[in-house]
Amino acid sequence: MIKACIFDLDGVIVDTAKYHFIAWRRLANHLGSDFSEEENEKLKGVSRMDSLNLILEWGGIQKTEKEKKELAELKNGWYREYILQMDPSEILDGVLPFLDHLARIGIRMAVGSSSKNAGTILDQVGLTHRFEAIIDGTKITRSKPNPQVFEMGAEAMGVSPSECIVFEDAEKGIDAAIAGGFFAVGVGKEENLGHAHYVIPNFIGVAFQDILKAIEGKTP
Ligand code: B16
Ligand code: MG
Repeated sequence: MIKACIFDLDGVIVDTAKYHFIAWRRLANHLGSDFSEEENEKLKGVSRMDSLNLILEWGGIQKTEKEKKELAELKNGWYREYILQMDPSEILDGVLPFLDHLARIGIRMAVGSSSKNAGTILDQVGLTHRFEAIIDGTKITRSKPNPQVFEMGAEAMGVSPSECIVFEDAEKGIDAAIAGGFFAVGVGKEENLGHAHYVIPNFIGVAFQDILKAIEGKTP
């Protein structure tokens, strides 16, 4: 029996993934390097420091811990310039009707994001009040694919993982949900989200009943 849904933020509720990509590329270029859109997939759902370490590794660049901290802050400053311009028009299509429907039928809702900027983004797009719990990068000690972020969300709502569906756009997020014993619904391209119990391209016209039907009989 599904009692709750936990939503990833970047790439599920809003497309901040594009701002992360622009800001990280700007940092890579600043360091005389670059990375592809394919490599960018590997940054989705990953913490800020882990993302930076991957970008430095791809560019064969060595930095001290102090320099890494400064570079992460530089990227975050650029990223925040974008997110501080966001407004409710940036909520991805189909998300609001889906949240409205869940609220009407009494499904509990939380956000489970690796981002330390999740609070700012939710405020900018006016969605903070919609979620019973917001577990983000400021609250967790282990990044996806560790299930901690979703476990804390379920705990805050007083439900068990097997009673929850996690919506995720990143492979690492799907792996985190499965590792924690949740149902995992991928949002995006099937090829990136193969481990999920079910995949939807986006929320446009998606009926919650269809998702329940698709996961019926599957083990979380
Ligand atoms: P920040 P999510 C993740 O958010 C992003 O997908 C990932 O690209 C980013 O590096 C991470 O948040 C940390 O973000 O630098 O804002 O703390 O997809 O888990 O909502
Ligand atoms: Mg995401």
